[in-house]
Amino acid sequence: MKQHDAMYIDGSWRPAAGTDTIDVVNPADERVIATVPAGTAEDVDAAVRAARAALPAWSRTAPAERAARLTALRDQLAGRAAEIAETITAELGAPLAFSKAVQAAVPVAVCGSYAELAATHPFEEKIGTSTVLHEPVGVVGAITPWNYPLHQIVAKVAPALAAGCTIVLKPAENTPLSAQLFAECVDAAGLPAGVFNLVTGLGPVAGQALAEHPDVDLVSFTGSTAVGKKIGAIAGAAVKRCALELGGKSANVVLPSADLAKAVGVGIANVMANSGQTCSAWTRVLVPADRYDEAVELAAAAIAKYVPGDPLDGDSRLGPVVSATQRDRVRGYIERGIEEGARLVAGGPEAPEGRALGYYVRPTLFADVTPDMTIAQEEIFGPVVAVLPYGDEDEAVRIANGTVYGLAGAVWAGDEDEAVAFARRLDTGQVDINGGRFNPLAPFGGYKQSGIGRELGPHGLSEYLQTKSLQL
Ligand code: TXE
Repeated sequence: MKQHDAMYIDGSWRPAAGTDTIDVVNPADERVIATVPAGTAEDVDAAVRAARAALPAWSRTAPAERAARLTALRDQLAGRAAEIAETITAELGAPLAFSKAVQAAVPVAVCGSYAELAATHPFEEKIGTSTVLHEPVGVVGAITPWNYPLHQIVAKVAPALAAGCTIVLKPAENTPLSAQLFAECVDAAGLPAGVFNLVTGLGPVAGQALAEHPDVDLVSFTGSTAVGKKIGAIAGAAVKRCALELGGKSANVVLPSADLAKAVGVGIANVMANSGQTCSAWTRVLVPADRYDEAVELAAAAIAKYVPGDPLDGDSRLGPVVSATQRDRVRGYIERGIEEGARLVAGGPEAPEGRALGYYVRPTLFADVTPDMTIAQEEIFGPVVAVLPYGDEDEAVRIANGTVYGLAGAVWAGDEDEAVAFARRLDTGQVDINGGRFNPLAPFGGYKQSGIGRELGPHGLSEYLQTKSLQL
């Protein structure tokens, strides 16, 4: 696999300060496909200094110029989509068709949306007699996860660029190759040196150094709630801005009037995509108690269609999970579900047949799940679905809202207004009504411990702006 033995700092690829490296492993066959530098606090410091030096000029560029650079970046991402998809499949294990249709394509749409917003956003407004300026926050430290590696990067870097901020990115250690491709795209898009910088490295080393760096004005983090709490504490102690996009345990609520087969089938597909490694995945299916057995049968039939397979095989819809750690974590949750008395309808903790090599997990379905069970409370981040019954709508609301998370969810009903009325009662940042439609401009982010702040569209742009009032 193509790789750089270097960091992208101040507009060029330069060697890391230290000699430590990170092996990138293909989760489908456990082979090392690349080795990248493991950055240290010294590399982070060099990158932050470059970002600081580039800030005055970049923050004063005309919005139209920022829009032009974002359009060029969008075109680079679109032009290299096939290579990006292959790279993401190799480092993450997502089926190639999914990498093309989602992993590589969504960032193009998001980057394009910020090219437009950079040109049209009201960076200046009148409120009564005052002029209110929306100015860039400054130097952004972006720390991203591996599950949608390029999307997570673009969802931070594109609005930061549109706002006039400069950036240091520390991508996930499992998926640095797509981040290096992104840096190549930035370079080719003609962004001035130092505006975007890339430091590959481990979370507790490079990630923590970035979050703690006194010259970083805003930390934007996506990842686990456990690490998000640490980042929030660091930012709080330094009174610096932070945006956190964390875990979820979203409910797929099927109301009695809904098309049960469709709601369950689409729900299973939603979790199986990306092997369940999606923070917004609808991992808890809530169905009316009097149709419980029928719902479990439908879910079992839907999940049977997902056979773990080689991500490069065109027919494969379910690849491995990203790493041995993640595989063991997911299998641990499946064992916990069995121990706590849930009924295993499909799957289980063993390796799938014929898949001893690679980090594969059986697509797993649990029935007779009660809301207090670990598998109904904690984020599993694997191809595991729990079906829970509810008596009436109030109980459905209580179960849906009964976790520490509140990131996403779905509501299905015969009538859209009925579904919307129910969605208003959910403590969560996004609800798909009768299946929903992806909108790259709609804000995405969490209630409760799913995070602070929003990504995408104008709300995502606002995260990277601070407000000045001119009292006239
Ligand atoms: O996440 P981490 P992991 C959830 C999901 C998954 C679990 C663990 O439930 O099973 O998290 O995944 C960097 N200071 N999500 O271990 O550790 C790290 O290098 C600064 C949900 O991969 O949170 C990487 O770049 N940075 C999720 C990023 O944080 C640190 C996506 C995420 O890694 C750090 C991924 C530290 N001390 C996992 N420690 C979502 N919300 O989409 C780690 N990092």
